[in-house]
Amino acid sequence: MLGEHGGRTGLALVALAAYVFLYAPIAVLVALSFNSSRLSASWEGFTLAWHVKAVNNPAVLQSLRNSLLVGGATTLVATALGTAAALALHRHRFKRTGAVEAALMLPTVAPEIVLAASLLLLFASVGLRLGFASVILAHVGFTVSYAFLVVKARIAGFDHSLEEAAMDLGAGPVRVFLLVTLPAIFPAVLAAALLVFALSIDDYVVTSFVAGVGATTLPLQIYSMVKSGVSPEINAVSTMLLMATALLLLAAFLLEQGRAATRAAIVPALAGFGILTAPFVLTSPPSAASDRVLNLFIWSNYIAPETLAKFEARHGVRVNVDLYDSNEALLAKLQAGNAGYDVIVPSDYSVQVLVAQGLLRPLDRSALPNLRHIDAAFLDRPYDRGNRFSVPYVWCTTGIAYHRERVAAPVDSWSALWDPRYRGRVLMVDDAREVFGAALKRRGHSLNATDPALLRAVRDDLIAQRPLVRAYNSTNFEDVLLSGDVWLAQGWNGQFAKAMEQDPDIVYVIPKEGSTLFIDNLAIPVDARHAELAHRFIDFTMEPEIAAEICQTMKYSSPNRSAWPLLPDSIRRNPAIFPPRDVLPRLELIQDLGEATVLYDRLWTEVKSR
Ligand code: N2P
Repeated sequence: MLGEHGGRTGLALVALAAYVFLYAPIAVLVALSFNSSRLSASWEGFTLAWHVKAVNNPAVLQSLRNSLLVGGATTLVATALGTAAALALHRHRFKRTGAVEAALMLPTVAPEIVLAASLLLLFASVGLRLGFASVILAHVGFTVSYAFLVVKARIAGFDHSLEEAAMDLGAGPVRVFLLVTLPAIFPAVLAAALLVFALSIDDYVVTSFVAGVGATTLPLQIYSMVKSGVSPEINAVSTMLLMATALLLLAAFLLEQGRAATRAAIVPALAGFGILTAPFVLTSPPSAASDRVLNLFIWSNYIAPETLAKFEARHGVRVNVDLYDSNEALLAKLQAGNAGYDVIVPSDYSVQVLVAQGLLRPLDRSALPNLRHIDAAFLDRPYDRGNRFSVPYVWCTTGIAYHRERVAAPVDSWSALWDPRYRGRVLMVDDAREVFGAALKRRGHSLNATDPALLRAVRDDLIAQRPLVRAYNSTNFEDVLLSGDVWLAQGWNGQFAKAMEQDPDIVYVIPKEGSTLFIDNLAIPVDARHAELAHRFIDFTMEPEIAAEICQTMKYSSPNRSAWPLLPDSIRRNPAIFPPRDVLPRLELIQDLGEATVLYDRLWTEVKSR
């Protein structure tokens, strides 16, 4: 039998294991943020370069500024409200105090996603434009309960007779509050404020629903950076955010411990705020940011920063970029309303959906003289006859890329993605229409099939494929392939063409059964606030030199005929970028399937939830 000592040691070991489990991922992230290698796998020495790079990134600085503004305003309002509520309920006990308190606590236990969705609905129904105001209101909404809880715990033992004595001596209620009540509960109020601030600075879920455009906070910025590939710079920003939050929470904890620990809280509080504000002190101020802004909502990996910089310089404006990775995400954002974007990039079938719902603004052709450079083959398509609402930006194909050396036989069919030899080594894009499209083509059908029995059979194929699938990823699938984590990946040609430059062992094929052709277009939402600038941007992307630059940097095919002669042979003759003529007849555009979309959504959920 274990003695008391042995029991304790065992307990300590279990506790240690639990802590390792909790903190190991964080430790890895923090360690890698100091790793001089870009590739996370190998340690190549200590560096602060990623931290320096991160704080010099204008988008990071801007989002940090936004986070501080939101956090500051939220802290003031939520702490004041929470304190007032705690005092009121402490002073006036009535029959239903318990119920009132429980109602105040509900937001701390309600699922965050539900809170986020209901706030978005509320804002949409009162017509509140998504931006700083909506984010601050939402943050106040979910932090006020915490402020209440912290202050309430501390004032449980607060002695009202002090207030009464002051009143007896002739002090008015305001004086009593400022000179008697507040000093007595101040550490608790401060602790509440620090907690609220830390919660606000950290929040992702609620903010992602209600931020709209221009109010991108640091967590949203980090997520958006992840979409363009994981880099040590992201680890660095995350590490800074993590340290600041931990220090602020430590300060809040010390303040709650009572008098003796109050002074000890000063150091972590100052250090926490120091980390958050240091980037502004250490870096040179941004060149007078223009107040003319173009809000662009675009696919990840679809435009290079240098191209945007050219537009900014030419027009003396700032381009605010948000990224997405599926048409469905774009549609959801626009359908919720008030998104605030000036230019969006819907694929063919999504143009049709948006037009039908009255969500696009008719284009002013006189402001688009460069439209003459677009090849006629890409104009006047069924999804937007006469191009009244959209102009082609880029076209692309879906296919399979694989490691020649790891995959035994040459791949020419979608069936390769079901080959049991590649168990755990397959990646599919995270996109219902594309995944069903591949499975339908594999069975020899159109990727626009709507027959319920057929779709259910295809769903079963996809469920059978699950053990082979390492990940569903529409963002940086080419990185996952490059890293060797997967050997075969479904994905879009441009990003694979980039991967092939880095690793000549990677091959891109369009399966013999056929595949998707996308024409991705530029369009202006009906509620865009900078429609004139939006037209200028669209026209800018159709200038032959700019269109060629977009094709060269992003490796997606250009519909711009005048740009073709400007492209080097390595691009023009690259079959992964411009597919050979004999492939074209095998490609099919995705169509809007109306009612059947619901069925696709349901079956897709069934595949993913297995
Ligand atoms: C960009 C890929 C877009 C292809 N990441 C689908 N339209």
